[in-house]
Amino acid sequence: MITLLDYGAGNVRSVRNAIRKLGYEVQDVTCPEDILQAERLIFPGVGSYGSVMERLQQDGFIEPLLERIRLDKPLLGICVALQALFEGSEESLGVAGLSVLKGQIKRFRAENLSVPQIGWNGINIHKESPLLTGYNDEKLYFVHSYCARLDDTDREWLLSTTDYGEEFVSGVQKGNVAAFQFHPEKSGTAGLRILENFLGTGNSPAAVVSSKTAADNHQKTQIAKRVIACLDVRSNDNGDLVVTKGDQYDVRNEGEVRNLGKPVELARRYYEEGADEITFLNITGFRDFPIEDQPMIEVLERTSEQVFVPLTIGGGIREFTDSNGREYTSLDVAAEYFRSGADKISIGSDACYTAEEYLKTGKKTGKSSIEQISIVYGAQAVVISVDPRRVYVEQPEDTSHNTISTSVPGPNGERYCWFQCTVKGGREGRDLDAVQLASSCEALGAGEILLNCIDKDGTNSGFDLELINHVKAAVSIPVIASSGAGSAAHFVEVFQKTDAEAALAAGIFHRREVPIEEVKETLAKNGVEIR
Ligand code: 1PR
Repeated sequence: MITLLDYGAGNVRSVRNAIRKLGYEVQDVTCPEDILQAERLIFPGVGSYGSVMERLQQDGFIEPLLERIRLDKPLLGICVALQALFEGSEESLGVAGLSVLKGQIKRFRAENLSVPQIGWNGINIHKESPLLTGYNDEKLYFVHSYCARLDDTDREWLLSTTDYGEEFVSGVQKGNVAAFQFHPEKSGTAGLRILENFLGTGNSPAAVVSSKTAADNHQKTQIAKRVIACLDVRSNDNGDLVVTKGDQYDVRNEGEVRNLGKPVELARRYYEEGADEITFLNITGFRDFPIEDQPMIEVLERTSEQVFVPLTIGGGIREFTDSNGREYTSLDVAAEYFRSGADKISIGSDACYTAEEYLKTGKKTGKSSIEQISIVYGAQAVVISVDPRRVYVEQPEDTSHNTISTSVPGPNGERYCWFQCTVKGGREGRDLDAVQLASSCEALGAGEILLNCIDKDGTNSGFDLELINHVKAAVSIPVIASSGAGSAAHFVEVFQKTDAEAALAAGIFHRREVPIEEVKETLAKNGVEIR
């Protein structure tokens, strides 16, 4: 029996699912005494530093946690929980941490690297630990903007470090108390093994320990470029939820919605084939109401029981009033998605309306879906899905929008274009360009951009490199290149010719034209860092 400290801040479901997958039962902490009495306690870190500490304080959990640590009873902290062991954080100034370790958590100083760090990175091990039994140098999944500095960290506690612009502390351990900055529950089989070491037999002094320690052979770890499989999901005309795929957003073939498979089965297949992340887009979410859309919630729940890499879900995140007059905020919708197993949510149409308002007034209201969700769940949990299409002009002066000089001339030989944002699945163009949208959303607290391209979607002709470079240059958060992948070589091209952190594809994976494994092998052969 494993005890989970769920303080209601986010996706604790993934940790719960991972523990169950490993054959253990989970019980929740319901009162402060449970913290002391638990045989093994997992403390997942979800949300901002301030909100974690505030919840611990409110629930009276701080003293029992400190007592548990003093008594050296088994405890595993994840992500912000590692940070909470320190004295405080730049993320939430003035909020006291648990102060088990001295030092402050600081924001990444990563020059030329996007913050948050989102993705798969390695660890350098500084001491032997039964928790790392069987760990074989695999990459693990990180998602954070703040980190513990090596210089500040008590060497007695130092277990592992990772490099991202600087060397930071990715694991601490003393006796039976340990914490990791990465998410073992989202790090595929390598992460599950580490979790199992904590849960079960691995955590005994007699265990065989990974022999590779960094002290003798420090090599900088490198974040991998991510390969993401995307599932566009909607109901077909019989009411069944199917994975579909359009050509330039038209998902019908001879009037019928194309059916490329069942969402949960496909997601599981992609996980097993090595996808670094899975994205579901509920493509009719703009007109349906996702909280009432139980099949989609069920898809998410069932997928998160079987897939141990990050899951993003988008579609329909906005305010809504149901037929009984009950009002829901976008935070309510997002919360339902997080509870059902999402690690990140993606906002499409509503992000356009928010950006338009922000550009008009120059003011942050704190009320937009982006701001609300980002404050509660952290910037890294908020992805903006951009659905742009090219609008050609003779010369930049012909529009007030951000233009590029393009090597793909327009229908009348135009050499310039801008990228018009659309809403409602590409059905409606707005007076907003992709750079305006991406940079406004970053300012409002979004953590990542999913950059689709209607012109390229479903064409198999390669990513729109010009669009990607154009948007990437305007933001400092990670960008996922999407739309147009037709071969493994297209992934090599997008990573060699742009600074996108991840590349997403749908059609080639659904139709089994190019296996994910082949994409990864081709990337590796071409010197692109992969998981
Ligand atoms: O506006 O917040 O409700 O979100 C709706 C979401 O649904 C948006 O993220 C929007 O991108 C998506 N969406 C809406 N309609 C469609 C459609 O196809 N008719 N799909 C749609 C967007 C684009 C990609 C696709 C890549 C890769 N799909 O996700 O998977 O283009 O495709 P490829 O590799 O086959 O070229 P809201």
